[in-house]
Amino acid sequence: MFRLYNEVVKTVPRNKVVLLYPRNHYGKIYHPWTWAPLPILAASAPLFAAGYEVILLDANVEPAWQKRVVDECRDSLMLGISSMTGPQIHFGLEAARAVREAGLKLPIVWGGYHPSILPEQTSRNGFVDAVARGQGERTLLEVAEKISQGEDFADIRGLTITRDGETFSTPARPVEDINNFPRLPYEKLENPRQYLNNMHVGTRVINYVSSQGCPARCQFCAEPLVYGRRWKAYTPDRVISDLEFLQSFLDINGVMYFDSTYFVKESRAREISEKMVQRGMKLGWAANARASQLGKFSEDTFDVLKQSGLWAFLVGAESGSEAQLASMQKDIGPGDILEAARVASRHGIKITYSFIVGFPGETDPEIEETWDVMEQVSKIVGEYNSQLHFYAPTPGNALYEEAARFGLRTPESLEEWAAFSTVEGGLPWMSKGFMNRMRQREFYMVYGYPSEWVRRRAARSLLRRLYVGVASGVSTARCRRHFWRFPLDWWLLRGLRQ
Ligand code: B12
Ligand code: SF4
Repeated sequence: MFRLYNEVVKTVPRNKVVLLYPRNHYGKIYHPWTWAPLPILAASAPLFAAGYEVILLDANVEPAWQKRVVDECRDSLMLGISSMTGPQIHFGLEAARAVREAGLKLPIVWGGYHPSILPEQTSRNGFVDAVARGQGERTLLEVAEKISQGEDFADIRGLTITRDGETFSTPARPVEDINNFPRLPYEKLENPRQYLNNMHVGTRVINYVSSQGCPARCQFCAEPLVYGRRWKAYTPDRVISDLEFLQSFLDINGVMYFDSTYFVKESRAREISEKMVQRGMKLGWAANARASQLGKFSEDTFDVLKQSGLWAFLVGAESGSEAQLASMQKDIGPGDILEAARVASRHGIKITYSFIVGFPGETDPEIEETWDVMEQVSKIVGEYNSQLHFYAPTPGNALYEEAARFGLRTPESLEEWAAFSTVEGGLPWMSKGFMNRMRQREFYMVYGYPSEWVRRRAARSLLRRLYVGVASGVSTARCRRHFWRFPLDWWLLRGLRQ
């Protein structure tokens, strides 16, 4: 098969690479915001620096992506496809199939979380010539260099390849210091301004990532699997220089950090904020934190974070049950969740928790504990601004194995993963009745502890004010008495809202 690529490369001198970020949803609208495709943007940075022409194709914003990917591949040396578990596999395969059906033989290399978690299975798909495991910058550059020189790339570190029915992996590539890589080339995105979002942290908000990996070991998460609990972060100077570039290039006034966890080192977080304040940078921002970290920060750190525009800590609390938190090895307890809410509120910084219900084997009393913590948090911060999710399994971790024990069928090929639903619900142990009951409880929390957002929406018209007034009255009474039975009011109010 490799001879084929050699011929392709030798006949036409090429230095063009196509990188595709497949659609991440099936519907018309998945997400209210449009985020820059950082996985391919990061992987492309060394290629641009080495003089390659790189086409960054974001199928989430390019309606004609199927045609574009084929057209761009005609004179390219390789196609790179990025994928999480979920719809991106489906659309990535659709793109690869279209490229092959057009008779194009360029190598197709897959990267990102899903291929990194299941590299062997992924590489066995006929539309995958190689999987780049984990961090992609160096691997992708080396692959492109080999192909452009008409050489085989099969000995490059960090790859998994299936050829002639045999699957093999080259040695793992150590996770490199990300400060070695060039700045993410936002200016090379097609119409970069389309990635500015108007949201709570600012009116022109861009997504940016300042670190890779996470030192924690949560058993439902992809990070420990892909980055082996290593955490590599930009230096404060690098972050400041990148933010200054984004300010001058896109006139941003807000940043959403896409780091899995931003606040690992208090000294780094603090120094970045100090530098922002010294330079008079006017930016709103929000980033992921672990509940256990926040309780340990000094008062001064909170002050400087706030001064530098920190709008909210985004925290994965996951559960209010000590037993569930222990079994998923979250390494936090309900006490950490409440303490983080207290310190953040004391310093006037919002804190948004994400909670999950419907873990395999989770008991009703454990779910009740989660509601209890959600309610205590709402009392501390003065509103319900948590997010409730239903457990949605992703592969390769202990919780997934547990889900399989509880009847979840495991896909056995990339094609089967393409049809696997990462959308919440639909699991063997998660009935519609259960999901309805949970949504009903959340409704009562939303109106029992109305957030700024709910109050602002209510102010828009008399009708809304009336609705929120009635919903809040009923919900507050229910929350106070912990009375959830006979939810006729919920059916009625929810029907009205819809
Ligand atoms: C933002 C985000 C989203 C956004 C993406 C929108 C957008 N335009 O970016 C949305 C909301 C769509 C999303 C959805 C989901 N997400 Co998400 N998401 C993230 C998040 C927070 C940031 C992604 C990012 O920008 N990373 C920064 C880039 C630079 O890093 P990177 O992806 O690691 O890229 C590097 C390598 O992977 C590699 N690489 C990547 N692509 C390629 C391609 C090639 C060719 C090569 C060679 C290399 C390569 O090189 C890059 C540079 O080193 C990550 C966590 C994280 N910090 O990465 C989770 C994460 C990717 N998401 C995850 C999950 C679980 C989901 C959902 C399943 C959640 C759910 N239940 O709905 C869904 C997926 C379903 C769907 N609909 O697609 C998991 C991945 C699990 C998995 N098995 O794939 C992550 C890791 C969170 C976690 N800690 O578990 N997500
Ligand atoms: S703290 Fe967050 S990112 Fe880190 S392993 Fe746990 S869930 Fe994943």
